[in-house]
Amino acid sequence: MTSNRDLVALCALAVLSSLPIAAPANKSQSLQVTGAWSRETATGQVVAGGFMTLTNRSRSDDRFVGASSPVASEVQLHTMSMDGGVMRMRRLTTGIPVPAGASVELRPGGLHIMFMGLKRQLRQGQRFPVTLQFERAGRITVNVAVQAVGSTGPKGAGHVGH
Ligand SMILES: [Cu+2]
Repeated sequence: MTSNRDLVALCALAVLSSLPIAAPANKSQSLQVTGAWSRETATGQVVAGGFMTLTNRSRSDDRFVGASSPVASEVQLHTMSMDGGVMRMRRLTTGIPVPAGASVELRPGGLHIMFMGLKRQLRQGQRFPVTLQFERAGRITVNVAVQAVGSTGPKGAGHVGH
């Protein structure tokens, strides 16, 4: 027979044993990665852009320093800017600052990640993982939603094509 005292002890044990599991999650919640998306690629296409919003909810500045994904041989950090009337893409080798309390948007025509050496075609409706590396928050893995070729923003964000 199980006494009342035994039940209380079991309950306390369950609560206590759950604590070490819950604790590590808090660290990565200080930096949130939302709305990650990419575009469907054509057969033979070897590069694709990746877009998302990085939100730093902590009181410390952070920096997005690198990324990797099983779909690409390399993932680079890029920016696009106008240079004498021409859109130019540039690799950012020192990362992208994510200041304390700020959001940084990676979007077409601006900051983005670039999947180099795609190992397979990206098809609309699929999801694939990408792991982002931050100086303070560490590694964060999110799923990238593959959208239609002409997409200009994450699904449901109300963006209209140019
Ligand atoms: Cu690029």
